[in-house]
Parts: sequence; structure tokens; C-alpha cells
Amino acid sequence: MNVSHRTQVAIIGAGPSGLLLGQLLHRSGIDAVILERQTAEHVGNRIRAGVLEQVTTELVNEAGVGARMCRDGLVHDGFELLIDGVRHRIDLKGLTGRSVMVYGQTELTRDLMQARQAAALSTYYEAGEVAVHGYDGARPWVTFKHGGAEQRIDCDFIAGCDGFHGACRASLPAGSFQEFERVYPFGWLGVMSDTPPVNDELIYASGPRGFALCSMRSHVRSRYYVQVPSTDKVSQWSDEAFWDELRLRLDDKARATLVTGPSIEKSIAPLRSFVLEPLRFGRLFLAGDAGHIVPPAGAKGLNLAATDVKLLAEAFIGHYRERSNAGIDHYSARCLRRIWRAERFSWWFTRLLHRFPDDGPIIERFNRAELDYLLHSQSGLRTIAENYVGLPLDFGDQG
Ligand code: RFL
Ligand code: PHB
Repeated sequence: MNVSHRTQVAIIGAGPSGLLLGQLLHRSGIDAVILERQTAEHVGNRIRAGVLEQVTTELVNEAGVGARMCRDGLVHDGFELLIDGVRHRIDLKGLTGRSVMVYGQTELTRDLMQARQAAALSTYYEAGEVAVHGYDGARPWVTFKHGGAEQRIDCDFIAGCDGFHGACRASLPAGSFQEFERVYPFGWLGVMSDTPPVNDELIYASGPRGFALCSMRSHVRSRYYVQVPSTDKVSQWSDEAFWDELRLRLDDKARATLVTGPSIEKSIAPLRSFVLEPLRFGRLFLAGDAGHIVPPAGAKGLNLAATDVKLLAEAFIGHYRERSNAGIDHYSARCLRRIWRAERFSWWFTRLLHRFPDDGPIIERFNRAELDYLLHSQSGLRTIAENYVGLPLDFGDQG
């Protein structure tokens, strides 16, 4: 059986990028359909990022899905850097006038899924063999399998929000793009537990045993990470082994207050820096992880996805409402400028806080000297703080 439909924007992927784009378009009266490979349950239970920049929270509110985030999200005015056992607070609010919001990607995704369902918007979960066609011309279309039927959606535009392993980037003709990539020789072993966080603010710890991060999702749910070799498997790490290693990377104060408990999720995330240029191919636009990946130390992945989506929604709204293609034409360049700034910060912050396997003693001394400078200089502290809270969207636009 063949089924065919028509929409204005076909969105591939129901992660935060695809769902947020769908919601913004819906609020502007633009018709969109989302195709997602996984089940709704799988999408709603994935555990990933936790820190939202102000641009992201503003966008979530603008999309009309911010009520639970504003109620349950935790506003953080700073974080701690624990360097070789000594704590230094990065006063985000004092240094930049801005704060960040701790609210899990899982919760944000659920809020977006619920809004989509309440508005009865079209989403195909478990869409198989999604393929994008004809985006070089005026009438692109998408094919997929769903419910035993071959389906076709004709559209004006395709939004590739299908993450790093998606179908959109894979469809690009060789020679039409450039990829920039660095894979790091370690990953982050993450544990979620229903225990109170060890500290009111996040602690980024760096010491001889490597990096660790103490984060949270609420006053009763914690998220912790330790740097592990990329060859490690989750099965090698019992809960006890994880807590023991985390303790060794913290200070006495944190060791005394750390509450441990059974993990409710445990996984290893590989670390990668990746950018694809450009992000527009005719009528196909890539947004979020489909076009770029950052290592998680700067907490930028989800925030970059949100700003791509903001600019993409504005581009489509300009096209339909004002008959202007300026947003469409500038989408790739405008996104890439911000992406590269965040890529550089995430790479630099990762370099500064992690031990690399081939770091000799001199590199360790260089890193410590750099941290010593940064943490004792107002300019250094501001450099960390203003990048962490996110530079303004129009940063550098004045020349
Ligand atoms: P997502 O979230 O990967 O969503 C893409 C969606 O597309 C679907 N998909 C397809 N659908 C149809 N057909 C296909 N062929 C498809 N192929 C894929 C997928 O099932 C999925 O639902 O990308 P999006 O929306 O751009 O959102 C980006 C964020 O998820 C991402 O930047 C962050 O979560 C990155 N990230 C982290 N960022 C942080 O700031 N802090 C973190 O702690 C953090 N942890 C993580 C992470 C990313 C991870 N990934 C991608 C492996 C931990 C992990 C494990
Ligand atoms: C998280 O809570 O998962 C988290 C927080 C900050 C980061 C990365 C991950 O930099």
C-alpha cells in the first residue's frame, strides 16, 4: 500500500531540535510533520544534557512549553572548579549578569512531546527507512515505511534534525560538504541516582586521576560523571566501583557529603568535536547534532541545537509570512559562527580539565599554569563565565 501526504516542512528526528522546531512552526501557523525512527517511549526516556543557557530557556518559553521548566528548573548563578583538591567558584551572575538553568533534556523533551500531542500534530514514531529526495530542486519529498505501508510526504523544505547518526547527513552528495572532526581518547561514564546532589552548584573536578563532574537534575536526583578510557565498557563498572572512583576525584568536603545509592542509569558517552559545513543544501537544512557535536564539558550541545532551531524557525517564518528568503540564505553562516565559538570553547575547556593519555609532565604543568592564571585574573574568570553562560546570539555582528 502506498500513502502520500503533503506538508510545508518535513522534520526528520524527534529529539529536542525536531520537537522544538515543530512547536515554533506550529505557533506561527506553519504546517510540519515529524518522522522519528524510535518509539515515543524511547525518545522520552533518553538521558542526556542538563544545563540550559538563557537563550534556550527564552526560546522554550517563546515556544509556549516553559511552564514546568520555570517551576521545577534550578537557577544556578555559578559553578565550582575543583582543581587538584582546591575549589574555585565561577560566579556566573557576578561576572556576566547571567545565570544558567539546570533542567534535564529528558524533561524538556517530554514537555515538547506533550505539547505536540495536545495540539494533535502529526508525528510518525517508528518511521523506518526514512530517505530524503529532491532537495536540490523546488519540490523535495521524503519516503519512509510506517505501519506496514510505504509512505511519501511532499514538502517545501526538509529539516534534518536526526542527530549524528541520521539519514539526512548521510544523504549528502560527496564533494558538497566539508567535515571537521576530533575524537577524544576518553569518554564520560555517567551515573544517574535518586540521591540528593553533593553540592548546591555543579562541581567540575580535575586532578591526577582525571576529570569528574557532579551535576544534578533536582534536589533529589543527581548526575555524576567520571572520565574513563574510551576502551572501557559500562559492564566493567559496578556502582561501587563508580562511587569509589568518584570519591577519589573529589575533595574532603564533597567526600563527607556525597550520598551514594543504586544507579538508575549508567552509560559511557564518547567525546567528539565535529562540524559539517555548510548546514544548508538547497531545501535541506541540518540543525542540532546532525550538523555538529561538542564534547560535553562546556554544556553546549543542547544549547547549540536550540539556537540552530531558533534561526531555522525564523528563516521559515520569514519565507512564509514575509516572502523573504534572507533568513534561509543566511542560516548556515549565522549558525556556523556561533557553532565554531562553542566548539572552540568546548574543546579548550575539555583540554584544560582532562588528562590525555599522551600528556607528558610538561603539558600537565602548562595546563595547571593556565588554570592558575585564569582563576586568579578577572579577565580569565570572565573568559570562562561568558562562554559558559553563552555569548549573545548577535556577538561580533557589529564588525
Ligand atoms: P538527538 O537528540 O540525537 O535527536 C535526533 C533524533 O533523530 C532520530 N533519528 C532518526 N529519525 C528518523 N530517521 C532516521 N534515520 C533517524 N536517525 C536518527 C533519533 O532517534 C533522535 O530521536 O539530536 P538533537 O535533537 O539535535 O539534540 C541534540 C542533543 O541531544 C545533544 O546535543 C545533547 O544531548 C548532547 N549530549 C549532551 N549535551 C550536553 O550539553 N550535556 C550532556 O551531558 C550531554 N550528554 C549528549 C550526551 C549526547 C549523547 N549522544 C547523542 C550519544 C550524551 C549522549 C549519549
Ligand atoms: C549534565 O548534568 O548531564 C551535565 C551538566 C554539565 C555538563 C555536562 C553534562 O557540562
